Amino acid sequence: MIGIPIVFGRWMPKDYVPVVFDQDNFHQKFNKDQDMVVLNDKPWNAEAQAHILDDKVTPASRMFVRNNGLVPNQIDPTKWTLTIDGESAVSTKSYSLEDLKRFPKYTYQLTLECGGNGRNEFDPPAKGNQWSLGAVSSANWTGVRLRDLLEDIGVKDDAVYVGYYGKDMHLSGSPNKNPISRGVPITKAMMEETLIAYEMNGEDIPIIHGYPLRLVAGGWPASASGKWLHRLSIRNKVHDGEKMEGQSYRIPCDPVAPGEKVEDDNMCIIESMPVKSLITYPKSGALLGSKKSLDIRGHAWAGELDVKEVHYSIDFGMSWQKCRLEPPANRLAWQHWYASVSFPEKGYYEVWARATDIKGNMQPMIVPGWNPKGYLNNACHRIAVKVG
Ligand SMILES: Nc1nc2c(c(=O)[nH]1)N[C@H]1C(S)=C(S)[C@@H](COP(=O)(O)O)O[C@H]1N2
Ligand SMILES: [Mo]
Repeated sequence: MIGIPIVFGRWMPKDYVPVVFDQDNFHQKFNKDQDMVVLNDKPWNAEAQAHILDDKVTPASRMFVRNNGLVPNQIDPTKWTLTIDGESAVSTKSYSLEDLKRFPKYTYQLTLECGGNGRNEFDPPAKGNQWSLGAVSSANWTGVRLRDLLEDIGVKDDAVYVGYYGKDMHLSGSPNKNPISRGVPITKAMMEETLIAYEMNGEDIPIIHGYPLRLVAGGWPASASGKWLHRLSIRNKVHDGEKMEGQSYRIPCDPVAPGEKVEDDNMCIIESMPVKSLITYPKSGALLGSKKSLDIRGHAWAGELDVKEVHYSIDFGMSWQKCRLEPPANRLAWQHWYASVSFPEKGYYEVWARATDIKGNMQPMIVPGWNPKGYLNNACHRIAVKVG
């Protein structure tokens, strides 16, 4: 069944399932790159490493997975519907996937970063998945503009928010509870690039990323982009679904000291993500041999803003050199940067990268503002390089 002999098969325990057939093997089950790191298996959470995010457009195999509940099974796309309702909806309608595909079709490259990316560096530590730096992706998403659907339904003047509902199941198994139900303010919902997507990188959306339908709101914490979408609600107040309230996906409205307790009333919803960058080549720990020059590259992004410049340093931040920076494929897509580095002599070096957005906001060298849930760590990425 494996296609080649199992060499020591005679020692294999009876009824043993060879690992290649292990149905719980994340990488095989979801076609993920072997270098994806699993942080949790119930629910599935897995991140990329910097060096596998080198592609300008992130392939599905290298896209991080953040689930709050259980992946829905038995999805029948012919029966799938999207219902739009809510206090501020002029009418209520249900659309089949075929109906949605009759609306004008748009494709944008959209950067999605989990609000908790970088959480593992906060001290005192924050509970939750200990993301390092791989909870970010920038794929091509294709679908209908949310705006076109909202115009089809009719939006009342008092509309404030659009909340999403997905078909994933709560960890408790209760059909009456949603693992997560967030959304975006009406202004973000009306933005050109905010999509109800039915394709990713030119194919059906992979199951684990929201097949067959997903809200995609680039530049915002990826928690705003609801997977397995089957209902949207046009609300006359800030949506009050699961993980919208309390401390989830919120940061203190004003900075606090590390470890400080913050009242729910003083926590504000995260909107556009802060400026950040990655060095995707080389992989940290690169050995250069006798060569004293090296081409480095990576990506930079800044939520809803463009990145103005990226610099690198090889002397622990004493001096900075400008990198070449490409424009984004479209608004809300990350930007590719590259540089040619010369090292003066043999030895151990660190390459640090630092992006600045068009408003002049710059990545910090050290972990920024501590917050109770460990969100928005946009500190500079650093890699080790050995010359000679
Ligand atoms: N229905 C549903 N949508 C969801 C989630 C979820 O658990 N269920 N997780 C959210 C969070 S917190 C993140 S960071 C992104 C992750 O998207 P990805 O797994 O496709 O990378 O999906 C968001 N949308
Ligand atoms: Mo997230």
